[in-house]
Amino acid sequence: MKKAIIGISVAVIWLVCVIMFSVFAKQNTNSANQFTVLTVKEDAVKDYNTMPVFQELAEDTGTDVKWIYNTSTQYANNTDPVGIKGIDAIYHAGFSNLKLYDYGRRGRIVAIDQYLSVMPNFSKILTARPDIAEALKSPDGHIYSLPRIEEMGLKSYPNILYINKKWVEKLIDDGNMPTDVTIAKTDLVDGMDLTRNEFKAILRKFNELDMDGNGSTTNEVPLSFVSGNWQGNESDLIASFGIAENREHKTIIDGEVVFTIEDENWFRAVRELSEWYSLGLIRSSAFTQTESDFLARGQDGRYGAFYWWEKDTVLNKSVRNDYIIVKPLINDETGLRYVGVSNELEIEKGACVILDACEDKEGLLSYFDKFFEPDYSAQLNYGSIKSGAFLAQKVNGKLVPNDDHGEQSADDFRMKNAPYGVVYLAKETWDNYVEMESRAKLRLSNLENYVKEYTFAGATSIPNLNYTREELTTLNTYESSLGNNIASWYAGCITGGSTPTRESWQNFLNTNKDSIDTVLRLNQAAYNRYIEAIN
Ligand SMILES: [Ca+2]
Repeated sequence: MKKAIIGISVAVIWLVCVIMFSVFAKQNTNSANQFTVLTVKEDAVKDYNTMPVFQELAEDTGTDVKWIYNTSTQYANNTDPVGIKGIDAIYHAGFSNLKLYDYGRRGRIVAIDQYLSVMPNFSKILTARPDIAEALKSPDGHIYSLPRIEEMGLKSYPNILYINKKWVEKLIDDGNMPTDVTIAKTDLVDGMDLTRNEFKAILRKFNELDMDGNGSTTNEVPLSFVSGNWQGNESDLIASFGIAENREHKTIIDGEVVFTIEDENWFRAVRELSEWYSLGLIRSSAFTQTESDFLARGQDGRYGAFYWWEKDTVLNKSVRNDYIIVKPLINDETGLRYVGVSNELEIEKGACVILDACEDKEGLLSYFDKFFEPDYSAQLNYGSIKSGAFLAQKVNGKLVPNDDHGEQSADDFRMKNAPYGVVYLAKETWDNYVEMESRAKLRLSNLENYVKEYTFAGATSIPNLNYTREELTTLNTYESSLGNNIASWYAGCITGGSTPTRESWQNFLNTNKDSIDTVLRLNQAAYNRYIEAIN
């Protein structure tokens, strides 16, 4: 009897094992983890579903993700993307702090910090980098999104001034160089020095003369930039007056959050730019054009000078060597140079959110956790190894970017082949796992050689700050309207056709005083807490 029971038990155990095994095996082979992720993608970017990096991720994790798309316009028109039926996550969600928190506290998106046990890579980052952990928190201490972290040290200085060397040589050759500009042809090398008044005098010649010799004096654009753009804006031209300008007109000086617009030097800069505009040195297009308009217009070498963070994307190969770097302009009155520091963040918060509707949150988050590994991050950011973004063989353990894409430009290749989004490319990644693109290295060395040392004394970027729910709501009310008021007053002054008066500037500041003071007070309080938290 006893033997029989044992015999039956063994049989039952065996049977259970067989069933369990087959269930387990079935889960694995049929890849039970199937997810649908909405991503914001333009048509020119290749289908994520066939990108080698995503195929590799699927094999590696046994997770089957189906990508569906919104263009940025479609996405922007959707007031409640989290409410879209049938999706598990939104990639390139781009939610603001307030939106993340509002969706998070209502439980509509997932508090990712509660799933760290299935996210070894993300956990490691949060432990090693308290500043990142702090940056990602919402007012209730939860992390509601996966970040994009790309630390190259480039974003803080997004403007380098280039000048058309060939045109300057022509002014010298033809005896047209203004008498108060004392430069020789031997000065025309990367890192050349110019005072702001010398630069202005040269631009006036670029405007008056047929510099490219096509028989017309109207096709030359003396100075171009993309006003208010994240890169290649006019901030450092304004900074040359002795102000730590950036596109938000807001920075930190020695630990204090300040608006540049309240500084006398800012007003003097605006008044001067209004004169440059009326002289035709800056055209209205500088205030209306998009990045791609700017890039398209400059290709044939019609810009006398321009601000961008490198010249290769702005210029055709045939005219690229005609341009050289001008160091930040020297202020004629003080003999000094100044550049501001941008607030473009290397830690971006809202790269991806997981919806509460997702049935297997652990499964999807352990899939996304892989994105933080160096090889995946690199491929997500630049394109797959298999599609030729990197050399097939690593060198000294590092992935090496392939700079040669034949007829295709590096930017064009990357735009079509790289999904971007959730990545972790920090200093340790560049040191150990991924070689930087040669153009990124060139930008860094240009900044080191010609720009960084002129940083306005004590100026630093505003980091990712954490706000309370009340602060977020108040900022939401004040910040965007203040931003619009500044932008319209500023552009109106420069392009309005009359010289802005000190009185109009004072009136503008008085009208916005409440907003300015409120925003500064809340920014400062959050900045003080940030400093406390990371120390
Ligand atoms: Ca011409």
